[in-house]
Amino acid sequence: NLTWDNYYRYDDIREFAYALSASYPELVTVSVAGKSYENRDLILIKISSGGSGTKNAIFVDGGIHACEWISPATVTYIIRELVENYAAHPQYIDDVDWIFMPLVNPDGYEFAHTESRLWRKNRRVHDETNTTCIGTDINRNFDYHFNEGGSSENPCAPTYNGGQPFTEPESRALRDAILAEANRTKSYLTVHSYGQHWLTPWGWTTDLPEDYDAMFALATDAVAALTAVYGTPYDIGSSANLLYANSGPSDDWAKGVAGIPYTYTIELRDKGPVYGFLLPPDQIIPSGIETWEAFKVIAEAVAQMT
Ligand code: 0X9
Ligand code: ZN
Repeated sequence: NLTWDNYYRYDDIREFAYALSASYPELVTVSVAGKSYENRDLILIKISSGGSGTKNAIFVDGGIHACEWISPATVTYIIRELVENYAAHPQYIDDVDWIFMPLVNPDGYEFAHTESRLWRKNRRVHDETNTTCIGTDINRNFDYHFNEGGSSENPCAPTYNGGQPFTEPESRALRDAILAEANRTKSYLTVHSYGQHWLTPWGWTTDLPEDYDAMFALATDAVAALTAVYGTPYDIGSSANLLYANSGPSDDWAKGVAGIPYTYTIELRDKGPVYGFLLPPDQIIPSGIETWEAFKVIAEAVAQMT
């Protein structure tokens, strides 16, 4: 059983999902969205109190990047809070449906645990190229303005884009899971680290989405709730303006192709350079607590959307 005082392995996270659905079968449904390159199940957790798939939905993923351990830790913390404390705040499940893919890149995540702590990509062997380098950046492999800057065509680079869109089983499984519920999904939250940024698309252009003002307003409310807990500051802006140009990430695709309006990349603790990806495990629970406050704001807004 997870207690969020340490970072978990893939098997722990999978068992957490099945145990939660066994304890709360009326709320939690676990399915397999696909297989990773190394044949691990890509776990999908749906949380719903019924309504036969007509409520507005929120799609959340974590662990696209292998070294960002606080991401699946925080996402699983929020899943636990939603379900185990349902009676204390039933509106967060009764008014919206949730779909979680807490660990999109289990192969990379396990490799970061066992071999190379700062590994970022998945672990696919590039049979199509003449290289011994391994892995594609799942967050450069989506088919929207693919390979238009800030991604690499070199299989040895940490931001290798795969050469073509959707070459990776993990990005295909995430794509298909998002598309399956896209017509009622109002918010897509893809959880990364680090930097304490609440990011909107786009990465491929510094131009802003046409509904940027509405996206910024909701982000402002979410961040205010987050910061109110411990004072953790987050900044808000579009990826290309706040971070750097990059292309092929899941959020740009989710907004530009899947049409999900309130799409954000959340870069969790810390701001670096002290810890960065090596965030001490005693920050998992504080990260979970403050991020949950932001998610509540998103859920309240999504519940009202038409
Ligand atoms: O570069 C990335 O993939 C993300 N940052 S990270 O440090 N976690 O690797 C940022 C992606 C932001 N989204 C877009 N640029 N659309
Ligand atoms: Zn990341």
